[in-house]
Amino acid sequence: MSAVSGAERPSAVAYIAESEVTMISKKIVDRINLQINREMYSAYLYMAMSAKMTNEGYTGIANWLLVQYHEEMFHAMKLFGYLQDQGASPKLDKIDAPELKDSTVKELFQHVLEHEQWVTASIRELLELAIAEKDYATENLVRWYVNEQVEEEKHANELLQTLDLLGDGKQGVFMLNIELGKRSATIPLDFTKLGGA
Ligand code: OFO
Repeated sequence: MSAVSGAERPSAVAYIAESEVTMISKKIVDRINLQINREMYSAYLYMAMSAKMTNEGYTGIANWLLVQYHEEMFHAMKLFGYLQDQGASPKLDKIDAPELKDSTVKELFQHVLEHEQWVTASIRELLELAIAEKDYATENLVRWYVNEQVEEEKHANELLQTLDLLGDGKQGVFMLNIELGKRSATIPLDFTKLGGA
């Protein structure tokens, strides 16, 4: 057995850092980290919107937005677990403070739709990178998000349509508030089952 002197032997921490073997490229890891940040921002945005609606007395709409918050956390944690499954360490960056300028419920849901369209563009960009890198595992994962975005945009559009049908005056918003109070989370809220752990 060859002797390794104490001075040559890397410390346990350095050894772990040097031995990080990832199965995906650094470009992909960085881009997934950015997507985690965007999903976390989405969660933060819906949390802020929910607080605003509660403050205005629309607890049903606040409930819908809080379920949406859970969905976004699920999206972030699914990527977080995937990075770990691929041997990479998630890097968590600062989350921007959400800005809410919406003065009516209709404007708030228009904001939801525009935000989801922005997320869709971001997911498409990630998918294009995975395809360019011939990273088929990441491509598979991101296709799940592509489908998810179809649902997210559909829901936002439907809410705006419902508001148009009911009218966006007090009565219409009151009816929508009752309806949205019925929403409950369908995604698993225990993120330890998402890999990485
Ligand atoms: Fe609302 O979308 Fe995440 O991905």
